[in-house]
Amino acid sequence: MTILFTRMRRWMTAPLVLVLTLVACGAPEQPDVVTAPTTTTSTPTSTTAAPVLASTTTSVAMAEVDTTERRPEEAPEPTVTTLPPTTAAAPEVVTTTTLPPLRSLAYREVANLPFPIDLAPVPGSLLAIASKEGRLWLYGDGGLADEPFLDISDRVRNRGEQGLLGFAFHPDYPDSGRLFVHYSALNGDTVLAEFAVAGGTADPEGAVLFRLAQPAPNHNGGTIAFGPDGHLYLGLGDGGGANDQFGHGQNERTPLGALLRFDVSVPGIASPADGNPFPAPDVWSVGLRNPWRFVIDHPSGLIVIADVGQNHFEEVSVAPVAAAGLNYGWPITEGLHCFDPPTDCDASGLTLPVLEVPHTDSGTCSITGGVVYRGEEIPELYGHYLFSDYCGGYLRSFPIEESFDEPHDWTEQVGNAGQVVAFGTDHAGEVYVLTASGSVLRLEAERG
Ligand SMILES: [Ca+2]
Repeated sequence: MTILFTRMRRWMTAPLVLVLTLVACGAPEQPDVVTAPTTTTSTPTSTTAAPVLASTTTSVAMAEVDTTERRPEEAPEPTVTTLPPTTAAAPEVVTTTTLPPLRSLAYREVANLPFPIDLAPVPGSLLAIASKEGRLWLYGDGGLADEPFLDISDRVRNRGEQGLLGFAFHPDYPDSGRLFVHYSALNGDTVLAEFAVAGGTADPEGAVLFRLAQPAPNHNGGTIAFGPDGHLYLGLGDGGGANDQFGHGQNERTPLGALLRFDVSVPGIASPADGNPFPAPDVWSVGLRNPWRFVIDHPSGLIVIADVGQNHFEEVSVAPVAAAGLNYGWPITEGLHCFDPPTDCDASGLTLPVLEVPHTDSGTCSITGGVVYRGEEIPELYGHYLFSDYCGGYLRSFPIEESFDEPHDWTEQVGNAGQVVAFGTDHAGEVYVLTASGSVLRLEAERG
């Protein structure tokens, strides 16, 4: 636990140094350690096309990453944690709140509904929680509303990885009432649609902005989110099946296996954003297998993509969201390992993950990407990316703007949440974990 505090003290000034240690598997009992060239950037405030964070210019041997000998560094217990002022006190008075020591993190179930899959604050005071079956619910002090805020279950195919998969409010939502939803149509097509909100409910009529045939029912991505550039990002998987059987991962002419970037400044239209670098006009980054969940962290300008792996490795990549044309590697790589070809793959120019999680670790099967903690109740987590796994059910975190050895595992404190499918944040940046069994769990701190 103490490692978190040490990192927090330096997170603001630490350069982004990500070192990928790749261990050749030719002699796994006494592996040669290959350290990829380190790319150092200034703190990511620039909006220029930033360099690839985690790249290697060398061929990656079929690698085996040794996680057995890594231990968090020791650091002294913090004595004082100071929160910024949180209330509008008399302006001359500077108020700081000293929190008692963190005793434990804990989950508190605040709602339960069928397959909650996305959660975000409604500008104002309420939360919106999406159910995979195709409904969006408002949540407030009195719990869930009696009637859905939006119901499009009549046009959503809710089966396996298909369903209502994500939503986002336009940055100008309080004025525009524009709501965006990503879902699977009844025939399995990927649909990005826009709905107009007025008088406390969304008009279910909607406008389809983008529609794409899916060659298989799986790997449809999920998250949609606005970037600091005001554009709308959508991650799509490789079309499904297995082993990138359709060859989309490295194909720059298809929106599949890619991060898409739309200009939605005109209501009812999603057009390719200016500066998109690939032949497929909507595409911003390629090389993704199934980016079920990504998050754009506006304070840092970083995008954190949790890409679901094939048979052996889950992965998390961190990059400046403003960096055009990144290639996240699939199917050349799965995590930090060669996939196709299985050995001696050419990983030059690829943005490799900052973290891979092998399926041999704690029941891992399919990573559930989370959020970056920017709240005030748990400053010990500030700047940390939280994530879980659909089978592993754990809660782990790492600081996204620093190098780190291993994620911190909070599962002993919070308990295993089961089939975690998504994370969300509220107005204050506090974190919620959503599970397939219906739980909406608020992450809280127990102190003193
Ligand atoms: Ca990758």
